[in-house]
Amino acid sequence: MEERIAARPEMSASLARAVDWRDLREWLALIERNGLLQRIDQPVDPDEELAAITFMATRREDAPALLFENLAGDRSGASVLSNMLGASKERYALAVGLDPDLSTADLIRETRTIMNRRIAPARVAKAKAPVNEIVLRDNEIDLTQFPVPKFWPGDGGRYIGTGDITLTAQPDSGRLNVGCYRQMLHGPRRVGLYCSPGKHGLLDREAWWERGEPCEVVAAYGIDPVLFMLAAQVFGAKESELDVAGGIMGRPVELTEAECVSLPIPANAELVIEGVLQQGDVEPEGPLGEFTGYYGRERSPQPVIEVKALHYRRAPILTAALMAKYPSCEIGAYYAIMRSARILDDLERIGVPGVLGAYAHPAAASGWGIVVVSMRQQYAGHAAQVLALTAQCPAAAYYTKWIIAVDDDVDPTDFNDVLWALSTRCHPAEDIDTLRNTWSTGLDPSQVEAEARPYGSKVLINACKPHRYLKQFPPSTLLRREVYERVAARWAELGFAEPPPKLNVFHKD
Ligand SMILES: Cc1cc2nc3c(=O)[nH]c(=O)nc-3n(C[C@H](O)[C@H](O)[C@H](O)COP(=O)(O)O)c2cc1C
Ligand SMILES: [Mn+2]
Repeated sequence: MEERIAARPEMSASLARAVDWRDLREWLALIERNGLLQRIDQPVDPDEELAAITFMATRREDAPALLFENLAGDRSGASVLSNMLGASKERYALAVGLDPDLSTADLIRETRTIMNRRIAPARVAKAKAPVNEIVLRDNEIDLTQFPVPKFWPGDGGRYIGTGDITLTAQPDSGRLNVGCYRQMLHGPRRVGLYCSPGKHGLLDREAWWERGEPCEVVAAYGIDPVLFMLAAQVFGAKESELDVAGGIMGRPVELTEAECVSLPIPANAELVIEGVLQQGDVEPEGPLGEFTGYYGRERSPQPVIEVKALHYRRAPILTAALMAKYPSCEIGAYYAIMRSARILDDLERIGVPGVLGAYAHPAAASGWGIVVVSMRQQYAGHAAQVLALTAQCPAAAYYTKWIIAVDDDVDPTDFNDVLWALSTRCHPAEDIDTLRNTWSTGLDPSQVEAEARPYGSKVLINACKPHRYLKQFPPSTLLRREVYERVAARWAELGFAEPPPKLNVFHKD
């Protein structure tokens, strides 16, 4: 076992090349070849039925992405893609150019490499941009012609933006931000935009309004999986998610000039709107069933995008992200992998020794609730240090309630292993500490009073063997390496169809 966080791997040949898809359509063809896409050509109502089918299909972790091709009330020829990534680590891998057969721990390691590369976007000519197949302006635009889903019975309306990306610019630096913020359809050219406090889209908007100017917005409702995933990751206020997306893909994101606003638009998107947010122009927005499995905030007045231009490809594919409890939530495997990669980056930057792996389990409210960190204990107090640093490192601090440290023989991505450690190495009266008044969100319903909700709490659980008694701690029952290897070599001959399990820890005499 390594003594330090497994170092970021050098860029291997397979990682150095660009992803082998160019847009959402090519990526869908790729996942279809891999048996990970299901087309639904039966008539489906976007009003609750599309979400019901998605929820029911995704009660299984291995549910395919769902492409709804025949939607009631559609006047545009559009289809809707749901469960684009969801609980599938295979679809995540195929989106970022990694091997879909890699284990979760390997995907986290490889993700650290590709998520630390930066490639700036490239400009393509308007005439060459597929999103410009159809371009409409002002009162030619009618967004109600598209099959816009209403997800949950208690939702406040139809949401055109869930699987979206939203671009804004910082007025002083010009930095382009990409966020994923929910967008409710109010009318043919009116789209509500909800950004929660502190989000870059909201800070950009406030900065424009402070100057007395409207805030320009570009939003795409049919977008490739990498831009969608990056839109939901938190990067520094000065960093552009577009550069990170380019780095992950190994090629620049292609942008083209807009019609009415000074922001660029993603050239290969399926459908893009351009518009402005005027200070004081608000309409009642929400609620929406959230990733927590509950309805989020109450209905409240929120700014509205006044749509000035619409661009789309013929028969556009709209991306819709169902928010629900795992494994039905769109924020699933990809989010757990990316968040875990960033937690390991943070811990490496801090310089704490002995950390080997981390995993933000997707079933814990989309990777927000629980972080397991594995480590090799090297000194008294080491586990307590790793727990405290993990709990409050930037990538893990938001929301996370349960931080669990396990030894190097426990795989943090395997919850059975983690439960074993919790049940055999943790002595609750000794090994649990609580942090109070920590960073959280009003979307966590565990505190009933809404005003108290933003303040969270965290439990640090030491599920490592007690450091004081490491020498006396009973040995685990492990196979002898020679016997394992002998049996593994005969595995098929013994009649087993699947490959033998990989074991990393063996008996020591
Ligand atoms: C499907 C989905 C829906 C989201 N909805 C919202 C939302 O309505 N409002 C919000 O502030 N953040 C929402 N988020 C989270 C943000 O995308 C995330 O915090 C991201 O970091 C925002 O970008 P920023 O850091 O550049 O502000 C959503 C994320 C996903 C994946
Ligand atoms: Mn940002």
